[in-house]
Amino acid sequence: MSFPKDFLWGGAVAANQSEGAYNVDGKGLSSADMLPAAKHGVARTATDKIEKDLFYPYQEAIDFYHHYKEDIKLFAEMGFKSFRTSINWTRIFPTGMEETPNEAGLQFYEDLFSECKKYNIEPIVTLSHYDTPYYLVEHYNGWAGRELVDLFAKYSETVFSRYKNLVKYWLTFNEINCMGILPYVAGGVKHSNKQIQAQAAHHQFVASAKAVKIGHEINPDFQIGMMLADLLTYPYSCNPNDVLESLHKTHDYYFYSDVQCRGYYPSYQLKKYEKENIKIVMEPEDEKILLEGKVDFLALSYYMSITAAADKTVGEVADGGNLMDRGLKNPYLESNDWGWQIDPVGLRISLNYLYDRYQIPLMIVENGLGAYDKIEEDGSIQDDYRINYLTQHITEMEKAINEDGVDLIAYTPWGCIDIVSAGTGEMEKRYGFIYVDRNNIGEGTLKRMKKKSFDWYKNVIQNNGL
Ligand code: P53
Repeated sequence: MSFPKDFLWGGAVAANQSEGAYNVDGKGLSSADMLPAAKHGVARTATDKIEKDLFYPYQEAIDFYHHYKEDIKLFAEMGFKSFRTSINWTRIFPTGMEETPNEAGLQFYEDLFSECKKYNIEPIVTLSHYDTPYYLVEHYNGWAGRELVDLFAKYSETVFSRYKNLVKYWLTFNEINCMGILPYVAGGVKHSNKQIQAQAAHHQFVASAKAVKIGHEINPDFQIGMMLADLLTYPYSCNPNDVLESLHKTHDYYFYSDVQCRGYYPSYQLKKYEKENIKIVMEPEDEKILLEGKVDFLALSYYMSITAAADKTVGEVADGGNLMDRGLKNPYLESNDWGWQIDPVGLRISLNYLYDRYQIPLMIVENGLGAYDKIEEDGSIQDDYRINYLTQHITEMEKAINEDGVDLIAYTPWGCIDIVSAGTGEMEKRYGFIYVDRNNIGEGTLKRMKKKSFDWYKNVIQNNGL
């Protein structure tokens, strides 16, 4: 009943949702900087230029750029063994096109990763987490353009070389399967249809595989993984038509992990493209690159499960929670305030499915409960709902490891310090063990405060999950 000795307990954020400082030290504009705030039920849509009258929450975010020392100190106090964040491509190559990198950007991440190492915190670094240089959005329609493959290879090589003694664990693209759901967010693809999305995904596959190869040459000890948004999809009922529908919905996201873990396109996806008359333009060397650039491990985000029904009139339609079709409401589950259906057992199921399918180590690099927190009169924040959510998920992880034999090596709950929500742009959809004083319209002192879950998580780590 325990976790592996070297289990990487930690927490996770992303550059665009935390750093702010969007226009300092030579940073270029990224796709994320162009996303105004929205809210539950209102999707975020990028503007073509920065509009004076709109609020862009990522531009300042929680100013992690200037607070990282204080924040990492708090992570260390909780006993973090790992910390997941991403590098913002536009700090390194402001437009993506430059020949030489921006030294101030490189130095920032060197300082950040060194600060982690000071406390024996292992950085887990995503190369592309929902931000693409805006110049590339404008000139190539983001990842729809083949040009991005080599620009990304140049960027990857630059950061791999610079941090080869500081970072061991890398992820190429965050939630790569979200290309099919949120093409602008996942790939800077502004003008989109199914054909374009498929081509953009192909470019990311090739770019990721190239990065894996380059990374292994620079440091053979690098572990380079893919990152999948786990959208566990149950059949709404045991009606075989519902089961088939859920298989198809599952293929929609396993397609991405199949390519990246196996090194080739799965047959079901090739048939689907054929049927939909989608044609992927491939360079002659692409198949070889995909095969040679298989990932070392699979990282996933897991928040909820969804259902699939062949006939949607038989139940209550689930709240889309801003992001996608969630099928019908699962009568056995409760939801958070944004309609996400909470399902700890589903995490164990997903870990089994993924480990059975690929037989490579797994990391859970996002999990957690987005919730409204309240500061009590005595200044405390009693987030028992979050403790409860995380306890249930950790309990299922332990079973996946010890009862099912899953090789799970890390757990980095999402937004370990409160950050801006990706789905809505709200600050008040909070995940953290650490509260940040800032509201949905950007007011607040940015002061950090420990929530009740802070000491709870510290205790979890201290006792290695017991
Ligand atoms: P927010 C879809 C399904 C599950 C998670 O989301 C998803 C998505 C696509 O956005 O995104 C991940 O902030 C993403 C993070 C994000 C986190 O989930 O909307 O990797 O950037 O913040 C939580 O509550």
